[in-house]
Amino acid sequence: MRRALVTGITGQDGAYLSQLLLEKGYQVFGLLRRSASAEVMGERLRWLGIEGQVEMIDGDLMDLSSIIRALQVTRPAEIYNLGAQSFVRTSWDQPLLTGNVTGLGAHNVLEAARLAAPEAHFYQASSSEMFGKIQQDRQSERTPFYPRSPYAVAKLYAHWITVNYRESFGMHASSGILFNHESPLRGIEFVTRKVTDGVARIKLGLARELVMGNLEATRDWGHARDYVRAMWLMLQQETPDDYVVATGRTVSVREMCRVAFACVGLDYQEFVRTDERFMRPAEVDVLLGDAGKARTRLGWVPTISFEDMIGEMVEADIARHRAASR
Ligand code: NDP
Ligand code: GDR
Repeated sequence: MRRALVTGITGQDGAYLSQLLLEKGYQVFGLLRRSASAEVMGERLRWLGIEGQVEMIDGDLMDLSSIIRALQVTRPAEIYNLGAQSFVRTSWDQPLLTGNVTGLGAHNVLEAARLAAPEAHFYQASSSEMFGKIQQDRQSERTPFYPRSPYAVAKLYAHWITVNYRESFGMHASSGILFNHESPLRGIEFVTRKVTDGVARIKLGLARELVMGNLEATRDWGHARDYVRAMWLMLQQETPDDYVVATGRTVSVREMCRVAFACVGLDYQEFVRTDERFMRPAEVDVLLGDAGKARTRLGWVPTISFEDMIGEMVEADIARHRAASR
């Protein structure tokens, strides 16, 4: 049985990736950091009906020894480093923690792999946030980086140390530069989920308005289920490499609000207002990816449309609130 170790197992991508790997017959291990709130740890895996099928190993990205131990115990053929402080806004409030977890944490996993599992194929969760300030109409693997947040700076460190370990030690280390991807399992603080949850609350009479930040930013939004497939494909290649993963369509936050409210027959303009409190010290205004290389080399194409994804998220949030009120 092929074995995989996934960091960030309790997050959105950790859940969908685990599901994919289990479907493919892998034995899946997750690196789990201790929490006093035990009941929330497996929430997303439970949602997908796979919580009992993933084996958890205690560890933290900031503790090199725990990662070495996890690798010694699990002896994985594939390592997916998805763990991070991943919320961009928080990275201004906790910049050093973000640097430690999101940047040095990735380095810890690579170093642990070099010492304890040098033959394993390694995936680093890089991000379109690394492109930051717009420099080209469409961002590809050849676009220069210009990070605009402590999070993006940390991701850039993680990205380059992945490239460096590949080139220095010949490790099979690949980096997926993934654009925003969402799902009903997206954290509630991210903008799509905040909006679909807000729509559900307003529709059910639990809230009257939705207070937002910058409505003019645009993002290239795909579905997490499609994007974890790209991660897996990267690790099946003979040679490691870096790949942009995106849909090639960009949509503003404003338009996303319009689509989400329209799902329940409402006009967003009657409910959405903006507040400085949700604006960022430095913004990434536009992201639009060119995933030509992933299409040609990996045979990867997205299958779920933006509208279908938002519809699925609104429906799931309505169902959640209905279940909670029963
Ligand atoms: P989430 O925020 O949903 O999940 C983050 C995961 O990291 C959680 O499992 C969290 O565990 C874990 N984690 C945080 N700190 C530590 C730590 N110190 N030690 C071990 N684990 C830790 O992120 P997503 O699933 O959305 O994203 C997965 C990865 O992909 C992240 O690295 C993110 O930065 C990156 N990415 C995401 C994109 C997206 O659009 N979703 C796009 C591009 C990149 P806990 O539950 O304990 O907090
Ligand atoms: P992002 O995602 O920063 O792109 O990072 P997020 O959903 O937080 O923001 C997207 C855009 O929406 C604007 N926005 C708001 N954002 C939030 N969260 N809340 C609001 O009320 C709001 N109003 C407007 C933001 O300013 C921004 O322009 C995500 C994360 O998953 C990262 O980990 C990942 O690397 C990148 O996507 C690619």
